Amino acid sequence: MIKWLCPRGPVVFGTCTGTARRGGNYDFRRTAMKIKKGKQIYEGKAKKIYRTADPDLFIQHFKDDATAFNAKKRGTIVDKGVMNNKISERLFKLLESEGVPTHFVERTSDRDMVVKSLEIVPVEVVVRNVIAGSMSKRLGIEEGTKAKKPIIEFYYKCDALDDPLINDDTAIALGWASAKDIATIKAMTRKINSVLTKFFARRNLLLVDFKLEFGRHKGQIMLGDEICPDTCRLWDKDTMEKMDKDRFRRDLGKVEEAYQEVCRRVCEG
Ligand code: AIR
Repeated sequence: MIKWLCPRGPVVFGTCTGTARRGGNYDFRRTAMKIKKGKQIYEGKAKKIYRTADPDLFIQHFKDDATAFNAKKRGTIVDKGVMNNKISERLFKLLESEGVPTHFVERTSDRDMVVKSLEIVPVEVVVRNVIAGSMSKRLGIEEGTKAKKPIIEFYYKCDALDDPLINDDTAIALGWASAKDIATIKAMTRKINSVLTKFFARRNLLLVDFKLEFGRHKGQIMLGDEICPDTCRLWDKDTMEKMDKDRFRRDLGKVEEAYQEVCRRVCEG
């Protein structure tokens, strides 16, 4: 029964008590070096989440494992975890500086970052500036067609059902998020798209589309998960060459090279 495969309601990754400052970065200077991995509470396709001694903080660990088409295709991208950790750090810091609350606290090693404990909203939010991937397929629109305005889509985060497309009403009606949460998530998503589109453009990258995940920390909605070439489509603005996980999904070759180049442009540029 689907109910068993996809228990309704949020996936709880942790409890929400403690001393994080609202809207700002956690004051990690007091704690950063002391933070140790506790019990692993989640293993996803590309990351693991560990508890720490502080119920407010988790450690997010980035793996090299790559999957596509809901794990029907599997592989490894050498040092992907290291690059995605660095890229996500850079982008979370950028978003925080632009007033977007995120779960990011501090990158503590090549593959680990400390994040605030989130109760994940089981909805994947996809933004599309240019039509590609599943929308291109679903609607028969040529990849590369520019959307007249950014499109925000919602998918139910449920591997057993292949993350089906839903809408905001579905998420509210089934109790996955309140109407207020959805309004907050949409406003944050628009802001994130505008900040990231400009940031990537300055690095000669076209932000085609991307996926976001949100969660609650002490009742506040904030951006979670990661932002990297696994979760974004990025095309070189001059050559329109794909610089993201589509190289792996579609067997285009030079996968590591593309991640390295994005990492260089994002972290050094
Ligand atoms: N995405 C969606 N689910 C997982 C991920 N990573 C991202 C893709 C792409 C965007 O969401 O990486 O950037 C849209 O994906 P699709 O498959 O719906 O076209």
